[in-house]
Amino acid sequence: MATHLKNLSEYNPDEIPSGEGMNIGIILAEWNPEITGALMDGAVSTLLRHGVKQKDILVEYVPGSFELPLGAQLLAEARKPDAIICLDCVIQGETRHFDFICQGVTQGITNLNLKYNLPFVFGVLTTDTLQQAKERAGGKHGNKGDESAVTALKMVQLKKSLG
Ligand code: DLZ
Repeated sequence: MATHLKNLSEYNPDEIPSGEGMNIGIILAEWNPEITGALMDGAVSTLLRHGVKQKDILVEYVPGSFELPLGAQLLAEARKPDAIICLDCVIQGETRHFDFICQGVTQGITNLNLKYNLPFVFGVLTTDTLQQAKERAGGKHGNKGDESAVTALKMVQLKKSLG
């Protein structure tokens, strides 16, 4: 069914700006650690592969998705990174809680981008099942963490190029 789905880890390395000298924040929620750990591994290894130094990757944790926007804002203000990658996985449960959380975090991260003129990357998986999450955290559909890191590098470059 999802034949149009892009593999999240596929990209042309020649089109990715060098991350040398960039400071990148990562904010990670503590839920579903099996998934978020894989997202984090993907994001960090992609940043390192493209020249970001380990010492310039700043990692902070929040309890859950709903806390991502505030955590990201606190990290932005305290450490002034060039971009912040927000990583998490929200899995549909039996109630409408999923809808409210997803709406809150999506709107919250959107607002941060525009308020700070800074890239806050939406590296949040929102899936119906744990299996779908696994497929997007290093499984057959790639790794959302890789895609998020590539997005951060491109957006920092865009911001620099536009002055
Ligand atoms: C409560 C909750 C639920 C049910 N599911 C998730 C989830 O799948 N992923 C996630 O990151 N967080 C979840 N949370 C926690 C909420 O995001 C939030 O941390 C709490 O409601 C406290 O504000």
